[in-house]
Amino acid sequence: MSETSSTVTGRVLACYHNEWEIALSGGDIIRCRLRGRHFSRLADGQKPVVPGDLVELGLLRDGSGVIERTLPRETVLSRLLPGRRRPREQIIISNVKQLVTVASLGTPRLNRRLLDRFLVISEAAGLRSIIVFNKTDLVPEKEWRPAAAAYENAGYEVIPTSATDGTNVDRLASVLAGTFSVLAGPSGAGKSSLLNTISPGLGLRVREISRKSGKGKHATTNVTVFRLGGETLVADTPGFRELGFWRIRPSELDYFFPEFREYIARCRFRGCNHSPEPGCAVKEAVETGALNAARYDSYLKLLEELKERA
Ligand SMILES: Nc1nc2c(ncn2[C@@H]2O[C@H](COP(=O)(O)OP(=O)(O)OP(=O)(O)O)[C@@H](O)[C@H]2O)c(=O)[nH]1
Ligand SMILES: [Mg+2]
Ligand SMILES: [Zn+2]
Repeated sequence: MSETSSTVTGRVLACYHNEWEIALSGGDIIRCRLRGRHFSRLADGQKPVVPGDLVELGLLRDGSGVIERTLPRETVLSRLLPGRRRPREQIIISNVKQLVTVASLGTPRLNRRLLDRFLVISEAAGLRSIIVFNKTDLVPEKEWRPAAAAYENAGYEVIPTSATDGTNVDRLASVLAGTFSVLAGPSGAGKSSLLNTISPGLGLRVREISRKSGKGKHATTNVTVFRLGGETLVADTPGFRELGFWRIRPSELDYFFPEFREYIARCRFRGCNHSPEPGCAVKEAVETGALNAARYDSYLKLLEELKERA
């Protein structure tokens, strides 16, 4: 390996097998490897350098680079690495400020439980969450308006879009402007299509929905960060089929349903898990309609799952 000539900082755009694509501060994009054995021994699916990371790297004469160090991460969006017997963390992306969960209203159908999972991991990571209801061209508004209202009442911004006819794509673009966001959601929801509509130059691969299953076949296979100009960074992700929670305690799950917060303190018992217990203010708010029953149902299901694992 030729000697490095200088050390610079860069942003990790994507990770491939033992290779990282990095944007230098000047704008050039280069391929890098990791320095030393220390890094490469973090096996078992763990990536020591993930998309979104800021790294210090040495430039080689052949135009590639060697990553020397990962700078401290401001935020980390993680899930449970699927298919392992021992629980492990998979960092999806680091340093983002916003999670835009893209849900499809048409095919695939709106999966509120999965949406609630995304919202919880976003809250746990301390990110701002925005919800996109995509494919409004396929479903009349009266069918999705109640669901949108439930999330708006929970304090989330819901943007109904269509990548096909361009509805509200400019509104989504303005939410992305000037910050670092990640688009996530089920395969086939239209994440890449929306990014292509916002920025046609990206030319991201999108795929047809399989007619047989009605499910999306994965078109995007890698988490990839793009610069949309200026300070606007956005990451496209593959549709995650599984989204297990990493390091979320059952006792803190209620806090990650932000609309519950004002009621939590009013429950009769401290540490009430709202499952339901006597004098539970959360449950009462669900009964009066002040809190959305489907959200509460999600909370109970996710709480069960966390307790089983604990
Ligand atoms: N009718 C309609 N179809 C859409 C819309 N947005 C995307 N699609 C279609 O939905 C399919 C999936 O779109 P993608 O952009 O590949 O979805 P994705 O979320 O990126 O999927 P993965 O990369 O697999 O996670 C494609 O056939 C798109 O043409 C929309 O607003 N309306
Ligand atoms: Mg995609
Ligand atoms: Zn309670």
